[in-house]
Amino acid sequence: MRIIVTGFAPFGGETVNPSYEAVKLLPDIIEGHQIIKLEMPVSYDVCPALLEWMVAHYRPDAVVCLGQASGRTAITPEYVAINLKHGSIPDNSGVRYADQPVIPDGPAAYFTKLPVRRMVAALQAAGLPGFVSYSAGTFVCNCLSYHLLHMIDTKYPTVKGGFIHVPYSTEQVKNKCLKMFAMETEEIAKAVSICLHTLIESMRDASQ
Ligand code: PCA
Repeated sequence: MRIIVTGFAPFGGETVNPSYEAVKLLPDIIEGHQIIKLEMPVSYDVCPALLEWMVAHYRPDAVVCLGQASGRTAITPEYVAINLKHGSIPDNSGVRYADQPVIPDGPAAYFTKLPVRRMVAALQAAGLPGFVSYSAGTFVCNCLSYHLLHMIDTKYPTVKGGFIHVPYSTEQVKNKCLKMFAMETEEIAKAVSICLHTLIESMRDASQ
């Protein structure tokens, strides 16, 4: 199997984004399956096109996109992506949307195609914080997540995919005045790898 795993570039004044820092630490092969890693630009308009190209080119069995959610207190697989772009800040290309659809005429929402409850159970069993999230917000992460699920729904029905938000990394909060929850980058990478093992296991179960 081939699995595309993406993280985002830094944004909002940060110098790192723990989502891609964690992706970089993943092995290239997990249980014999190829992990294709990609850093996504924080751009509403560029990241969906890039993902579309990656999926057409690599024909993966699964796609897992990751992003940073400041203030989250756990690794949070997202249950839903909504058809809404609305940002309180511009993206890294200077684009800011207010109450726009991600895909005009698309459905209001898509549900994940990842085994999110099983992932959370596996995280908790390993002593790592995890819960299912029911909102990925309305910024670029939700936009990418919606595009991914729309692509699966309309073009690649056998592909499993979805989005996972991760908290700040410890290095990001060091110099912040506010006390914020954070995890070591290595710990985030371990959590992501547990989610990928769970995904592989559930795909194996489904094919039997
Ligand atoms: N988090 C932002 C965009 C990029 C990222 O890592 C979000 O939650 O939308």
